[in-house]
Amino acid sequence: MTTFSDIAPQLTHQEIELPSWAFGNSGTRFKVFAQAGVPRTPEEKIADAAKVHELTGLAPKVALHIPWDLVDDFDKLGAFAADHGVRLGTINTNTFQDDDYKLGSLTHPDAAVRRKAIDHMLRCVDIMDSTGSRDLKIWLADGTNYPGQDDTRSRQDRLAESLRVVYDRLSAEQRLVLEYKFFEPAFYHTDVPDWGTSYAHCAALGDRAKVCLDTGHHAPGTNIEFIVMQLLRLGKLGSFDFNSRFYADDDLIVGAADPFQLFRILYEVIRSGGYGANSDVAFMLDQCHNIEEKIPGQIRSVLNVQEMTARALLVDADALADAQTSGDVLAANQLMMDAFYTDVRSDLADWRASRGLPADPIAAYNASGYREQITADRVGGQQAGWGA
Ligand code: AOS
Ligand code: ZN
Ligand code: ZN
Repeated sequence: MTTFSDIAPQLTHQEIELPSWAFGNSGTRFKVFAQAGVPRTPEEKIADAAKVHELTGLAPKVALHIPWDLVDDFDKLGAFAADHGVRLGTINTNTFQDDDYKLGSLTHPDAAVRRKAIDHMLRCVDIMDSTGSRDLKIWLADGTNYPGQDDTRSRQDRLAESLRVVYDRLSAEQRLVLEYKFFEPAFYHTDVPDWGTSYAHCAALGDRAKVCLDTGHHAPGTNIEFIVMQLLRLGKLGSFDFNSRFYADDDLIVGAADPFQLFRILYEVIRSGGYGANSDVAFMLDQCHNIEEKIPGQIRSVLNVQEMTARALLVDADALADAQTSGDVLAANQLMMDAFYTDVRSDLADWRASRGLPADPIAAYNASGYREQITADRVGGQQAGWGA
């Protein structure tokens, strides 16, 4: 039987990248609820993310979204992050908030609009050169609302051509990760709706193009862990956007809606080599805290990922292989359920304390005075990109 002390050394590998936009005000198309103390600048978002890392030891990187986090001097922003004990991570492109992109960006029928979207992405790669970021993450709002609105096959061809220009600009250490989403904001068809389409484009581009899997971007009932397994098997899983959902792309706290699904996903990640010092799969959050507080929301999120990672590491791999080989269906399933039902919370609290971290990071945040400080210091905080 695998115990917590057997798996504890593997927990030190965990790095979860926080999205800068999780710290800004966000909402739905009905209402954005402003909160006191939210960041007004990219620096303040980074400072908040650094607080999450300080209290959990789990979040050493911050993902930026351009132009939401555009600054004049990215070298300086990187130095600011380093001073706060974190690094700048994935650069997210944004081709969904400009009137020109109403009918698409990289897939747009007009070559001038495609060029504008490509130029934005090339500018993002320039930023990566300054920040030392490895990944350019592309999520496209491209699609159509009505059958016949545009020729879906031509749009795929235009997408392939546009992505090629962006990919060819990357340096040898940089990667392009292409995120898929089955609907929204387009409601009839989306140009990168599923892992297969993302995979097809990434396979054509080359080794440094990988798929980004956002856990909220699938039809209800989809077996997401199967997709994880398949992408890892093919060497094409680049990153996760973790969050949870009850209905569609809800962007709720990861592990809140279906902890068992998160466990199953992390089991496949671990089983297929996507976790650990040698893995290049990026674990990111893509969440919005519309009604709950943002910094404790992010703390809870990274702790949820850590908790389900620990439980997934507890699966007794040898016993499971024996049960599978001998066709013992019930024993195999029992081994998964035994690990899933193991409460690791007090072990993790002890593990944190043994590493000089607070046993209870949310209580430590409540006692830190940081909330009071940012509420007093920051007036007129920013709205994050919403409807993420
Ligand atoms: C959109 O649904 C996606 O999840 C993207 O990852 C997006 O760039 C991010 O959520 C910020 O809006
Ligand atoms: Zn996402
Ligand atoms: Zn999303």
